[in-house]
Amino acid sequence: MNRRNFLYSFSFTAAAIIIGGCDKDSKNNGDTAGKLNESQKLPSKLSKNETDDMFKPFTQELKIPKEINFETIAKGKFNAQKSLVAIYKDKKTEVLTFQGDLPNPTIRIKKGDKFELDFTNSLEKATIIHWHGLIVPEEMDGHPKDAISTQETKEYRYKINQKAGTFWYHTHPHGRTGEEIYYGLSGLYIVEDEDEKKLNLPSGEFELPLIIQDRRFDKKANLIYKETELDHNGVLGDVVLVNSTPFPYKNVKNTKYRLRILNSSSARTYRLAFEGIESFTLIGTDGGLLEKPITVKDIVIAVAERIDIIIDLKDKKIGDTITLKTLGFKEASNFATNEKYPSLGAKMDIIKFKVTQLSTNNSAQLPRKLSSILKMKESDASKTRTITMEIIEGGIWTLNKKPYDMERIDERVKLGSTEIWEIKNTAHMAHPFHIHGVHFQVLDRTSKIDFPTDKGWKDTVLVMPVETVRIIMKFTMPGLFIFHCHILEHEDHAMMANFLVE
Ligand SMILES: [Cu+2]
Repeated sequence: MNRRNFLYSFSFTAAAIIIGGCDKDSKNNGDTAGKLNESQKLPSKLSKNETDDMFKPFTQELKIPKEINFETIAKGKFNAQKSLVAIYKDKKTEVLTFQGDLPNPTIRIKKGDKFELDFTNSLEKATIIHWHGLIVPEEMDGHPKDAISTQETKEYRYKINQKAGTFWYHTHPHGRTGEEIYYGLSGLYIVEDEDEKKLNLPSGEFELPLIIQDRRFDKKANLIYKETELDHNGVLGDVVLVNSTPFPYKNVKNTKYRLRILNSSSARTYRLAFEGIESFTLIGTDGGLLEKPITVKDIVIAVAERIDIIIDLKDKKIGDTITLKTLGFKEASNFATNEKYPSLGAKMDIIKFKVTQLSTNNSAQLPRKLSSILKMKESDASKTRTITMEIIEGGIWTLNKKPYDMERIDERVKLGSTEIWEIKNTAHMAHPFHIHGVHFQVLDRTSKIDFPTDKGWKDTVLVMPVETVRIIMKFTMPGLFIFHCHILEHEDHAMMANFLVE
């Protein structure tokens, strides 16, 4: 059987798994796709130059999110709202924002400080913010059950009680997370601490957040979300936004840069590498700094994962260009996706760094030791649980064959206990597995693919097709939390479960 033709089709009313024999012209691309193709022809009235300019990559400068820095302000304010934003120069795109513009602000806060933010929901439907990777009390975590209605305000108040790291925030309403993040409701969340400060890592203009999201636009610069049934396998786009800027460029100096990279795409896993530099250095993962820097040539980053890397441009001269690209990661899936857009295996250039200035001080070395990570041992665990990732009859993505039920408690965990979770993927598609309220370490995995990120603290781990990954963690926060697949279209369609720590 041709692997590409292993096709999975899903709809709310009727769902079916169709194996083999479906080619490009198959009916499974459906009437919907046909209609949208038609409507996409309409904007061809625009002059050729206009559309060329709009889609000409690497002509827009990277936007840098403004910051809400809790060193200078006491309380933040977010208001989820519809906004018109210039993603493409001279064109307005209807999006969702927290403060009227994209990218949304980066939150920066120190360990030990108090986070205070009032969140108002000005959307038509209920929603809630989740602080991804932050270990906070249940009522602050943004469980979908706590979604607030339109025009309501929720006061988030909690203390930062974890080490430095790159986290993020996004809304998490039941069944609508994919759409809300797609249209804009996410941002970066940086925790700092004294230990990290002593390392003198590149900072200020030399610390760049790169929030990567693939998106679809029509020629009027409107965002397009789901188009065909195949999009229920995961929405992939042909335009890669970095900090809400399509295929941007960034002028740089010939020195070291710290790049905090977040993949907040809907479904795309990237295998990131650079053209212009052979290797780069991984210094941190989801949960903060590694023990020691790791030199890599490329690195896989699944949805919701973060990598903290250093690139060294000291051998570059003015006029040189360094391109961050994805080499594609076709290993992630045998499932068909919407053929109008680049598949998971597609190679794409993402952002170009142009050396425009020389640095007077570019010889600083990276510290050999970054932090201490106490390695958790299997013998620390009092229990092993198995979580399976499967498609059940009706073509529904689930965990343990049970479609998500907000009222059902799926797992009960003893507060303070350490457990091993064995995540078994039975499907031929990789799923990023995320748990709220805890950080974990990866014990082992059955596939041979090397994930350098497995060496650090994690809150999200990619489980490859028909792979089992074992993770170990200590549950220190009591309450009801969730774990789920972070392919947004999968979590919205039932690949999620509740666990109670008591
Ligand atoms: Cu999934």
